Amino acid sequence: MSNNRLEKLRTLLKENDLDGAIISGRPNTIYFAGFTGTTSSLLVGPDNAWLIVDFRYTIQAKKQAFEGIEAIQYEDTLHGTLNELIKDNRLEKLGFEGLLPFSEYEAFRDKLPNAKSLVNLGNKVDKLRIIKDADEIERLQQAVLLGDKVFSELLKFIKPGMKETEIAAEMEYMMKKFGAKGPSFESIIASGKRSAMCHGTATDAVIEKGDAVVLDFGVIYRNYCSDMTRTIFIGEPGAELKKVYGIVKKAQLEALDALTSGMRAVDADKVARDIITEAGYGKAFGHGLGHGVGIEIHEEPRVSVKSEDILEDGMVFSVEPGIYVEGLGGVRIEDMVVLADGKPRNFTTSTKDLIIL
Ligand SMILES: [Mn+2]
Repeated sequence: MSNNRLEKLRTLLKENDLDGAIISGRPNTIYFAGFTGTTSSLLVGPDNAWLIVDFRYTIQAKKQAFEGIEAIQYEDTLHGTLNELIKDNRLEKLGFEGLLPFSEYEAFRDKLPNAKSLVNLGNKVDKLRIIKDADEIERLQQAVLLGDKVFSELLKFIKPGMKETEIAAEMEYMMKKFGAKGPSFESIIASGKRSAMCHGTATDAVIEKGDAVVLDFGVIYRNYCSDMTRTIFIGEPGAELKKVYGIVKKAQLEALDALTSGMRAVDADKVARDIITEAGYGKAFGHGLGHGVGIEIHEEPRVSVKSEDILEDGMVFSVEPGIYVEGLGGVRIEDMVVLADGKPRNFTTSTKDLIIL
């Protein structure tokens, strides 16, 4: 498995006429090397690969590094060791990932004189992670099920009069208790009028009767993220909120139903968008239908009006239409699916029936 991942990278390097690559971003380091530490450089050549770390990470790197990767503790400086390896293995033309801090690029340029040329591979390295293998799909499924469990337990906990932050604290405590490393992003708990903010992270706002509460959260489990959203109501919702809930639910179910491998992501987005637009809320759905989820909470593919991606077997992404009305509130429903044998398999099991606490 690990070797397959490095082979995919080596094929990309060949296509770009490169001798090797330097991987320093954390998501790609986890993917290609299995290493979860925060600082490292992974140098990949045609036949060898080296994971260079400092003293703090030597034991961990040796333990975690995938087959075919040699873990090395650098002596003086990371770039010094990297520069030596580049020379000894004649890796003159090297690619690097696009999403690097500029300071890191400058360090490559200034401290690696043995690299004759450094080529920005943009998002081409990230794109190698777009099709998930069986091991990744299993981890993602387990992550989502853990999130479902948190949600069902949380429903027993939430009461009017609680602060959003109290709910977030209980939620994140449960995540860890059930075996997650922690949340995959800052939990969104947006109640009442705040629910009209798509990314309303928990505040000290108090949950009151009649409120919609958008709960958008995820866990990290064995390096993989989950992402789900449910919107619940504290007491009977008003007529418009109830209507909005029905529209979002219909848009979400029909978008799921329409998914097939080989379709354009933009067309999947359109299925949900048309339903919401016909109901008169087109402008209130101001984000894309979904996004890929994997080692990162937001990754390829993008499922939006601007996307150029084609949805294929093995892609894992969210389906999350929403309607947000300033002064009233918002509703979003989000599941995570994988495409397999041409069809979507929904990882998420939580109900989408109207929940009134
Ligand atoms: Mn999401």
